[in-house]
Amino acid sequence: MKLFYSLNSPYARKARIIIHELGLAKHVEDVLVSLPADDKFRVINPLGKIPALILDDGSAIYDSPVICEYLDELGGGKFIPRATLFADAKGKWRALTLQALGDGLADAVVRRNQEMRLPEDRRSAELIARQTRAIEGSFAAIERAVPKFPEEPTIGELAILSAIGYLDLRVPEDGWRTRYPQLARWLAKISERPSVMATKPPPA
Ligand SMILES: N[C@@H](CCC(=O)N[C@@H](CS)C(=O)NCC(=O)O)C(=O)O
Repeated sequence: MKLFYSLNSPYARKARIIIHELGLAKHVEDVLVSLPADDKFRVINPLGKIPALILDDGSAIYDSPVICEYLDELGGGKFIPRATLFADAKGKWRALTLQALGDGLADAVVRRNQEMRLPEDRRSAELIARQTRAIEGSFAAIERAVPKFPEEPTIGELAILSAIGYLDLRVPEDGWRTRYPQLARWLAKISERPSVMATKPPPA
């Protein structure tokens, strides 16, 4: 199969960590895509977004939660736990909801950055404020959740570390580590995992 990705994409990073952790690299050919995507890539994913995965029979899978579920199942099912009651803080629904929070945080960082790159007179202050509120709200919720993070990460924790790695790349001056110290300690520890080190985005 082929994984279409970029080195910076927080969404692709989840899939790349799973490939690394589950020993799937020998089955996956990496294909770097530069954005905006060309017409050839849009045949694979009409949305023009990475990551996308093409299976050996030619079927295309996107977007990242679907790709991650496919790869996890293929590799023995380590990152998406079995369904249990949400409140027990271990199971599938907690992991998937945390993944939605991490991916949503990445969405808000991407959207705010796009807006910040516009000339000042074309920027929407309202849009920037809305994305900033989503980013700060996500960080506060993640900080509260950290004490219950399992020792071995699920897809939820992979999404969180990927989103924050992307924020660190794009907004290194953010200073979130002083506002969210438990999260900072957790991220430093999980960043020592070989799969997390191997997928770190290169400096901007
Ligand atoms: N929900 C999608 C988001 C993917 C996404 O937005 N990827 C970005 C790169 S980080 C992209 O391809 N952007 C190109 C575009 O929007 O045209 C997923 O989880 O896969």
